[in-house]
Amino acid sequence: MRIFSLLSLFLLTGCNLRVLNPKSDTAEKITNLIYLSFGLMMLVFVVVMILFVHFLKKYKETPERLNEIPGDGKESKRLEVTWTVLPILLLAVLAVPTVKATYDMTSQVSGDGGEAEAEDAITIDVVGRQYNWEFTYENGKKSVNELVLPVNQKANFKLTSEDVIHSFWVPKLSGKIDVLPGEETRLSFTPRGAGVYQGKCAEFCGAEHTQMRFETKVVSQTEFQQWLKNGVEEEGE
Ligand SMILES: [Cu+2]
Repeated sequence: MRIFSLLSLFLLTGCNLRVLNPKSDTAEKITNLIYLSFGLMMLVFVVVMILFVHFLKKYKETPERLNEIPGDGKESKRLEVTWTVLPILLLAVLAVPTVKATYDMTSQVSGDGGEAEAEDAITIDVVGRQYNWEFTYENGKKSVNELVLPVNQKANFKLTSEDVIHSFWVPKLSGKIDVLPGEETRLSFTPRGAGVYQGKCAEFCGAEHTQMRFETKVVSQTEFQQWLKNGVEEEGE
């Protein structure tokens, strides 16, 4: 059952399945992780099915074998080592890129070597509350439920909540990140294509949780600069 739903997931990528249509570096990594875990799962599935059919045939009850008792395999060291080591290897293959991608997703510019990127990246403060999202840019520009980002430029988000736990999620651009009251969480990604991407709160947070949506507009650098200046001229330098 699970196999078939996953299989249909892949066959339907031409439809609007958003997670498998990445539009940022981070989303691409996540998509690759989905393919990797699906591939590993299929590998296990195929091997198990082959063994299943093999053993069905091998131990089929026949009149000659009626009183035969097959060995329980307890003495086979080779078998025991195989079914201990193999899952460990499979999990390691899955775990290493997953942990790396998770750290990449939340890591922002800091420490050595990050200087060049620090100048390049934009930082946006995000406040989640029942039931909207407020975005504050470095020049003081604020917007509600509308996130505007320049294409091909790294965006660093610093997120916090004013009330309960929310979760910030733009499926085509990034994974989810918890938005917690009294604490700051971080998220980074670089949008790779202009367009409008739906974002939403991915943590049930109250009666109007489903209305806690926002739009992410990824625009050209020029458009972004224009939008950024709009409405803050009086305070700006
Ligand atoms: Cu919420």
